[in-house]
Amino acid sequence: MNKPLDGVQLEEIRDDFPILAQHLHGNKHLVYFDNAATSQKPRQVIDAMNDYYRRYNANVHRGIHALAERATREYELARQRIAKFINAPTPETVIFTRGTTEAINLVAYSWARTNLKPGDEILITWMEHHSNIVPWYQVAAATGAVIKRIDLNADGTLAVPEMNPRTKLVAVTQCSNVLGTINPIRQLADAAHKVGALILVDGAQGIPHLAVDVQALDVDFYAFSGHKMLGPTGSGALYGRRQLLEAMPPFMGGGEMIREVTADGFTCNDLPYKFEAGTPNIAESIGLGAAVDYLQNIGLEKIRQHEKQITGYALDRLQEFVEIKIYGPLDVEKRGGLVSFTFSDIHPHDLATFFDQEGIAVRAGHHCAMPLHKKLNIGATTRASFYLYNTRDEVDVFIAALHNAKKFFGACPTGRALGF
Ligand code: 7TS
Repeated sequence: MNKPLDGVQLEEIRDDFPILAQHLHGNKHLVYFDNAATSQKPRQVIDAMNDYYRRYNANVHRGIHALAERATREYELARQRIAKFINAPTPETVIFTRGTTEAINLVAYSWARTNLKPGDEILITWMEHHSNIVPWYQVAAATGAVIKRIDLNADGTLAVPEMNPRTKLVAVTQCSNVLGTINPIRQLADAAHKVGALILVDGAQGIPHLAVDVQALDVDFYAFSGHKMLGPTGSGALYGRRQLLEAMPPFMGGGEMIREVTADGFTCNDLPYKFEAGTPNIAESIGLGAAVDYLQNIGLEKIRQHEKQITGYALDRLQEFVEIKIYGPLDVEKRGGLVSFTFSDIHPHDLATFFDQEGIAVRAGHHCAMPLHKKLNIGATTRASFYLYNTRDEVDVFIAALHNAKKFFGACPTGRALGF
């Protein structure tokens, strides 16, 4: 069960992703190494969404006609699949959102603004994405709460601290989108709960690659995006502990989230609808349900083993270049399937443009983690991020491109050749 994908399986998987078969810039075979930004979608997900629009497009929880009933059924089935996937105790504890950003903002508005007071501490880390920083800055400005950060060890892992009774919320990513570090969520949850704090996990880079069990992790909130786990953009969810969600006021007002509206007020609907105001992203949520099915059919353990192989191989090959500095832990047990690096003084944007001309998609920049880059004293990195359909051969293509880049930029040491 814990074996990586074999060659036949990998070929079958790649066949499910029509986008991967294409050539770019004339004859360059696409190598898609930008999975941390968004993953590609298998035909099963595309078909599920098409099917909804072609056969049973209707609003959910409203009509009593056949199409509306089918749309509602499929939408709720997707919720059930997701709940099972993360081992949420019940489907009502899974709230559909447009993604991680909206899920974190939901907690920031509905829980943090009503529960925090001046001097309370929100503990984050140096490796957070802006979507797990800015909402807390906004909460701090509105409530007087204070932001504190957990330190990084030299290898880019977290130094799990003793927490103090002022800590009310620990908001931490499961896996860094820059360092690749996989954080010890259960340990952090235990440390938070010991002082009576809650823990919110940003699962954007975790759930696509790691088997997630919100009960075993003992987390209070878990936020994630569908589009990084083979699902559509505009899909995602927030898991929350039932008692917390029940006590929280709604995030947005409108249709669906109410039980009754009178001339002077309203009462709230039950979970999860209290937090799903307005017509939701129906096709997207159904697509996410299909993505979950797809991942489950292959098995997260298998996907993780495959990614460990690809990432380990990429780390080994990257270390052939003395000019390259890799960020984050080198041990694949502590790292997810991505590698960020700098290549002497070549600007990451120049390098990414060079890669693009070779048909290789990577991301360059601060990856929406500016405080981390500042702490590391760098402006930007180049990031290659892998997923279940990537191959060792693609890593070889990537490394060959790096050799070519070295020759090309060697002639132009400022790294400005491509106009950045
Ligand atoms: N948290 C982490 C750790 C992320 O990597 C991202 C997106 C988000 C939150 C936000 O997710 P969204 O779906 O709500 O936008 N990260 C990236 C990235 O690394 N490159 O593009 C998007």
